[in-house]
Amino acid sequence: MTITEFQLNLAKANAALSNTLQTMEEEILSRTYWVGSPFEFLATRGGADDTGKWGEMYLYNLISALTYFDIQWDGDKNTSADDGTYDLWFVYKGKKIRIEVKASRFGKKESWQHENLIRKGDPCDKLVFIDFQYDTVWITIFDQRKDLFFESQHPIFGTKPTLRDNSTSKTRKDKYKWDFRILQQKRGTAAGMTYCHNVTCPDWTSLSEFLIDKLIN
Ligand SMILES: [Ca+2]
Repeated sequence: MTITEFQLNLAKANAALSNTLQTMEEEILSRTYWVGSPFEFLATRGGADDTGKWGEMYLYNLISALTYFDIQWDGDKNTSADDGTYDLWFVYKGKKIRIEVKASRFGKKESWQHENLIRKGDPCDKLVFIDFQYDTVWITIFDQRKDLFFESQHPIFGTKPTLRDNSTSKTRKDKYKWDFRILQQKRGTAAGMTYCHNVTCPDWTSLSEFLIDKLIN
């Protein structure tokens, strides 16, 4: 090994070592981020399934308390509905409104990684993102037919869902991934599609108005 090679190796070792420190710093910071949050337990101890179930329960309770809709939630039982893919439903003016909930926690890369979206067929009427942060829940309500765009960037959110092509399975051919960052939450809020719910200082009246308006229009 020449002196130059040796120096190069040292430089590589140095870079690798400072990378490990940076990785650890990110990991520790993401763990300490939740200390004292109302969501601390869910965020630090819960898995993706827990978050999903919590999101359904959370929206169910909000709709029960803040609207006049007779909201239904089948919990774990509704796994084989033959009229779509949804978690909650109610009847409005004789029509069944099916709601699919996607809950996610603020995490890696300062984003909310949503579960797969389904494009084909008629899976649901309303798609709701329940995205929680330290003491905030961002609630975004889409009309599946009017507000979702798969071919072009969304006029409000500025990004588009991407087809998951890492699977050969037939059932996964129609699954799209659409993650949000703070920018999307802010754009959605400005356009009235997202509601920023402050958990420690809630405004129940405006949340109630938002839910009623977005779930029936
Ligand atoms: Ca769901």
